[in-house]
Amino acid sequence: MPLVSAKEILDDANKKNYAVGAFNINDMEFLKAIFSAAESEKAPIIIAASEGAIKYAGAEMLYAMTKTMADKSKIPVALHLDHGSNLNSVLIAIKAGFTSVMIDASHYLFEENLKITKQVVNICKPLGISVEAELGRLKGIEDNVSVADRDAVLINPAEAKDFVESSGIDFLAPAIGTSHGAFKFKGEAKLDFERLKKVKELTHIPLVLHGASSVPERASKKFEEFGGDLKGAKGVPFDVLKEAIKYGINKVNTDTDLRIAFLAKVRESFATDKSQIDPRKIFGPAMEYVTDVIKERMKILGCSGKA
Ligand code: PGH
Ligand code: CA
Ligand code: ZN
Repeated sequence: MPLVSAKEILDDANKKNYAVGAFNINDMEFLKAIFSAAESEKAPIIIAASEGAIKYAGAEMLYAMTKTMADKSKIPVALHLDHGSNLNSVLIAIKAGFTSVMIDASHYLFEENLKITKQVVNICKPLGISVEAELGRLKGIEDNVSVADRDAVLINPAEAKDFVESSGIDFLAPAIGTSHGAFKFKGEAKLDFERLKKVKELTHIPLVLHGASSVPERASKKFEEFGGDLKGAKGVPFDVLKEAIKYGINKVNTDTDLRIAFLAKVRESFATDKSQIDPRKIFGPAMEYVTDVIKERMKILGCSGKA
């Protein structure tokens, strides 16, 4: 079916208290892996493309591939700009046909973030394109940080209420202690659930967990078994993820897990099939492995069977 807006997908998740995966793509292989998991789990999906992905593959290419896959499918699919840093990136995505955008002006002060976000909402709302914004900074919280340090980095629930009401955004990414990449926590995984609960109570809109990858053991083990070194990488454990969903997370952004899974399998193929010169024989199994990792994740998120 035609692409839908992420709002359509996330409003249902919010109402029924589950989360949908937003999976990052840069190429056809990841896209096909995501679709294959979604079809087999009957799960709605949000395909996320960052400015880096657009630089790598082109917005038109990413749109055309995603639309082609969605048209052949009965699964609800949104194409979302991940971490758009300015109005120009948003316009590039809209022009290409994206159905949802994130404007990430969270590095600015509150008023400036709100001003830029409002401009994006004003452009997107009439077009039926959904808008995500971010408050706070995505930075891990160490055990020994002071309350003042926490307040400086993590979302302020009262500000969140004001921001959501004044901007008219469709969903919000609150900083509650996760960070992007494979090294999220030095010790035990820690998220600020009290803050998350307050933000949900005060806003009621779908909330987004960035930096949500779990670095699942099966993929990280394989990665290291075949010569890789993840240097003690640590993600958000599945049980912590489930708790976050219980308290109001409805969109779970996942990039790192897919990267590790794909390259773990590529490493295995390189190590075990040394004379292979057909890239399809390397990428094919890697895609299937990414699909397995995504299917496992969809079950954790609770979106399996929701399409
Ligand atoms: C993410 C992905 N994309 O916007 O937030 O985070 O690095 O944890 O996959 P990960
Ligand atoms: Ca940010
Ligand atoms: Zn992110």
